[in-house]
Amino acid sequence: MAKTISIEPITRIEGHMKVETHIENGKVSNAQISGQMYRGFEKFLEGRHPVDAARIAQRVCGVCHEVHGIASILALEELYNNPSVPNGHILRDLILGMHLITDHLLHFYTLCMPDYVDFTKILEYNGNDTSINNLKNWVIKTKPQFVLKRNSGNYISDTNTCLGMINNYFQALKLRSRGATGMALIGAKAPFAHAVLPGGITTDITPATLMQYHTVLEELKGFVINQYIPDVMEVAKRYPEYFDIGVSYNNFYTNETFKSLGDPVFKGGIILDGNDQSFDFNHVKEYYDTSYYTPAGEPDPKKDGAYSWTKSPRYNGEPVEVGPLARMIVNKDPYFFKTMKKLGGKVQSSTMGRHVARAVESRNLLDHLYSLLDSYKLGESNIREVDFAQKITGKGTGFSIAARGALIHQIEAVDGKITKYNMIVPSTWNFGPMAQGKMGVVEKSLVNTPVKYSTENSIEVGRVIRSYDPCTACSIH
Ligand code: NFE
Repeated sequence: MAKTISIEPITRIEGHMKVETHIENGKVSNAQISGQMYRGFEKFLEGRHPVDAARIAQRVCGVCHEVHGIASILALEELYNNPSVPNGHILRDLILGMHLITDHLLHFYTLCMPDYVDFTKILEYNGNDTSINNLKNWVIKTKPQFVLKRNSGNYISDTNTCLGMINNYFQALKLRSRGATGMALIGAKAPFAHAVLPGGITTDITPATLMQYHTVLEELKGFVINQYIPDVMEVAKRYPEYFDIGVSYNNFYTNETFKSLGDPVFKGGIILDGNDQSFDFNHVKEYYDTSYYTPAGEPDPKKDGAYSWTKSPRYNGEPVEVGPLARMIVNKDPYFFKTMKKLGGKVQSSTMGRHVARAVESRNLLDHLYSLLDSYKLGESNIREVDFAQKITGKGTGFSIAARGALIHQIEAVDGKITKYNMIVPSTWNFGPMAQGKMGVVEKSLVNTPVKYSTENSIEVGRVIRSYDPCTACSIH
């Protein structure tokens, strides 16, 4: 029997998103995803001093603020024709890398794990482990809804596995906080790094700064290697069907990033219909077919046929998936391919592939962050300063990445004032609605998702959507 499931808001994501799925014969046959509000960052940047963009754009998001700062700075460096000094690049990459790893921890443990692990198992614990007993007492006392109120579903039920993962869930929160400390050492504060400027970074870096960052890195490494990667592998082994659920178009795109030491850690590129291509920005266009905007891009909340405030970026008119999985596939990362083979998963767009890609990416980035620390040159300048009093006229584009995928910021200025600002954001690529007759990336990946456990609040639909780590705050910016 056909049925419609409407979930609004989707919880355990950033921002306000609605998803409507049509179910036929126990599977999703159609889906619409909508970003539910307008924010207008690009509009209210107009008329401001260009350097304000790197401060204000970070406020797009409480999760991925520093990535917007860095992409904006790259655009400003082109505008002012003032590329960063080598130390500035290294320091910004130290911020970006630590952000990506701790963001992946937040995603897997805080946002996704309640879809897989039966948290109520903690109430069955009768052992002597102090930290688990503390958690158990906390649950009994505060009765948190995310522990006690469960959607129907096929959760991991064996008590020991659940207890280990629940313990790691809380450890991951502490590490996210430690990661913020590491990023603040370099960016001057977290959230919202204020030290990033065109030409580099203003922070004074001392041996003590590097040692403190190193200490955080060691803590992160211990957790990623000993807890995060094994936990992702455990979930992947228990839910192999999710290597074939949540499959989108198999078009992937990433920007080149982490190139301060020469060869980039991530090459840029795009795969369309299975063919590798070099990325050409001229082929990128944002469509408004079913978004609440006029053809000129002005907000139009009453537009007929529109259902989302998210725009629809397309490459050559095609929807393209971005994110850690895209980075692994475009880069043909050997460790990722080996891991997928070991797990028996096809290398393609999939729910579980996205989780595995984040775990592998975290491992790869840890190694790179140690190399960056080694390459930083104490005593050399961290910045080549710009004269901000000049009345700059020109354009700049910053190509970078965020945890959720490829990120682009574009600026145009006349006589020292911003005349146009545009952001093309990962969650906009993934969560944009129907355009040019094709469903958005995540809409497409919901089609064929089996709905077995509940027709009220499908756990399967939630698993597919959360595997992209959605940020509606960013997507509607
Ligand atoms: Ni608001 Fe973000 C990331 C950016 S969204 S979380 O990562 O840019 O896609």
